[in-house]
Amino acid sequence: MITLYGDVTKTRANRCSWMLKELGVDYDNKPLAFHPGSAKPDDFLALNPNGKCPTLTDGDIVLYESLAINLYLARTYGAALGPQSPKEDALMQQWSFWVATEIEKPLLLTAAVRCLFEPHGNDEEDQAIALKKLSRPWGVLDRHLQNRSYILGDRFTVADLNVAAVMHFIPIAGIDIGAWPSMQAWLETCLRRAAAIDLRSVDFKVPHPATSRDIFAMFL
Ligand SMILES: N[C@@H](CCC(=O)N[C@@H](CS)C(=O)NCC(=O)O)C(=O)O
Repeated sequence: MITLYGDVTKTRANRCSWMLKELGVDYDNKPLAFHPGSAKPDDFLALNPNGKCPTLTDGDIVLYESLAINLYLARTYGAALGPQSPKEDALMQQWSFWVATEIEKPLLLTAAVRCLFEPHGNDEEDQAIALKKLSRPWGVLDRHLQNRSYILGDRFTVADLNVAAVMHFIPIAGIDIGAWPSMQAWLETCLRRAAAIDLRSVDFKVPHPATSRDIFAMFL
């Protein structure tokens, strides 16, 4: 039996619940959610010494890192969502590392300022920096999708799921990506999938940090 630790409305466990729902695999969910840096129960730390969600167990396998969990699930249970060849496997990893390293932090920063903190901040300068950082990788993805429906070609795979899951804050935060129309159409298609239900809204509100420097300290 698979157990997914992490509240799917408040944490990155929503990335893995999307994958598990796509696969139709049965799982148990423990809806944990921790404030950054708060004390964690010892039994949870024994599974994930980082003290973060998501964490997933499958028999004696214990995994953390949302995108790595999804790559494991794709390889193990994935059928069409998973790799059909070593080349596909490599590309699925490439795009998962790409979104984690090129997109996640500046996008989270923008989403934080626009919709995650209460009251919402409106620091134009921070947003301009973050959006400038995002424009190069978004251009890369947009050009990649100009002549294919999905990242690996003509079928939806874990590469699309991992990239779109990280980018789900774009519609929630009302970020205009009209300059990248192929990427925009692809993201809408991915997030409209029935199994992506946990990624269409966010229930994560934290008090607004004192300064924009505190926001950078938290996310960058
Ligand atoms: N890179 C990790 C990040 C995990 C993460 O930061 N999870 C947050 C919730 S979305 C957490 O559990 N934070 C608790 C803490 O920082 O103490 C992943 O993708 O799984």
